[in-house]
Amino acid sequence: MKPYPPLGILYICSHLRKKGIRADVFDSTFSSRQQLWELLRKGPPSILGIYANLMTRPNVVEILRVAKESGWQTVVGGPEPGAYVQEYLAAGADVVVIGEGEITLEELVPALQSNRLDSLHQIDGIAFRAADSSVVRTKPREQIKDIDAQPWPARESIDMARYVETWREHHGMGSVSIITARGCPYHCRWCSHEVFGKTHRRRTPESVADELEWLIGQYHPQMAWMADDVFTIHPGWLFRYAAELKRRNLKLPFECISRADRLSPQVVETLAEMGCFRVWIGSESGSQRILDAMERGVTVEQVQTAVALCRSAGIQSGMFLMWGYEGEELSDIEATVEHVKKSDPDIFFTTVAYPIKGTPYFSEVADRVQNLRPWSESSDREFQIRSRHSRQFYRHADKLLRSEVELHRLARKATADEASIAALQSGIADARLGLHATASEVEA
Ligand code: B12
Ligand code: SF4
Repeated sequence: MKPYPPLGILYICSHLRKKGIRADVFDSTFSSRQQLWELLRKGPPSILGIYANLMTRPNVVEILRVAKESGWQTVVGGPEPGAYVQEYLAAGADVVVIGEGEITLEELVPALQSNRLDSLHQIDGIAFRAADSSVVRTKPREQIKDIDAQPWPARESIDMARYVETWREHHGMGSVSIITARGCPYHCRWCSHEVFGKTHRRRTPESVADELEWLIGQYHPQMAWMADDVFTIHPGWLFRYAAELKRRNLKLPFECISRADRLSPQVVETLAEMGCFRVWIGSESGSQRILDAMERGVTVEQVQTAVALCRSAGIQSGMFLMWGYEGEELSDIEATVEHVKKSDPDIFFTTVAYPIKGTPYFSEVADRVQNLRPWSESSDREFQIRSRHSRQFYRHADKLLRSEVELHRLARKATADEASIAALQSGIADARLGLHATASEVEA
């Protein structure tokens, strides 16, 4: 119940409309599969573009099937299809779009409408099956240089008010999302760079402030999510943006994601002044050895300092942590437990590392990766990595972390009751026993 609109699709929609191409959005957030089937079957069939990421794959495959049965021409785009061109073509996509979709679709739609399949060879950033059924991959699509020149996402093409209302109903605050930049130049080995490569292109502070001001006037939200990869990546930009908001007397509480090394005292202070109430930090591991193996480019101490800075500025911190990255052993898990206790973030989430196809992490473990279910029904999240610790092992790691952190918090309270402390201590002992007992179990 924290929905946000699909900004990528909305950016494409506004671009196509600006170019005089008719485009509509079917927003699956608030509609049923049945409604989509009815729409596709009713026709008249035209061109259907579908966004796909690793989690939505089974749904995308199903949509492709119904669309093809009903006579539609089909295009898939988003962060996943470029890594699985053959599979998406086999699943019924006529064209796979790789990278940014705006200009590619502007060229592709007229080509598909006129059924001139030979002209597809001239369109950059796509893959398709040629007449002899070989797979053709055209030159990479050049990225849009001036992202400020692009129209804002076509939020008017969906029921945007319902998104904000859902937030308000379930969390007491309406929320909107906005993007200030495209692409991240860092190279964390497990992160997917399929769409934007390692480029970084920013909008001007004025343009972002214009969009925010418009969003506030239009939807009256109580908060925003800055949906950038690393919102504070460019401190100079952040300071200018903060000044611009101040000049306009705009202050909307917001949350964002950042990196610890991009959270200096001055940046954190500016965030607090701007109304930031929560920063999410990719902490990943408390073991420097593992952070280095990930090429994360951050130290454990930087994360601890960043969390402390946020706390003293009155900003909540949220941490993302990852178990099971290549080389992680019991001592690294213990280091992560100590790290989280020491940092003491307001919230933390853990996940077992999964190698996304197309990333350096995937290449590193490719010869040990196996998918136990058919591609069309599964996702890269389900990959098993031969010789990695078992899922059960990581469940114990999770239990250990959660119990240790809870105990640490409880022990600081003057009123901590002994029964709760004893229960946590016993949970911790069990988790450690479980970790040791399963340490030799590996994924088959
Ligand atoms: C915001 C976000 C979320 C939000 C999404 C909320 C929302 N509705 O916006 C939340 C927090 C829910 C989320 C969740 C997850 N996310 Co996320 N998320 C992002 C993030 C940071 C920004 C997305 C965005 O708005 N981008 C900006 C727009 C402009 O880019 P875009 O969507 O890619 O669209 C462009 C192109 O892809 C293309 N395009 C897009 N759609 C289409 C459709 C057609 C037909 C065509 C032709 C082209 C096309 O053109 C667009 C414009 O140029 C991206 C990273 C990133 N910077 O993109 C990760 C990212 C998309 N997420 C990712 C992942 C892994 C996840 C999770 C699986 C994490 C998890 N373990 O649970 C879940 C999946 C949830 C789900 N069921 O889909 C990965 C996907 C990797 C992959 N290969 O699929 C990304 C790329 C992060 C990364 N670098 O690894 N995410
Ligand atoms: S994980 Fe974050 S910082 Fe690292 S490359 Fe991906 S987006 Fe950039």
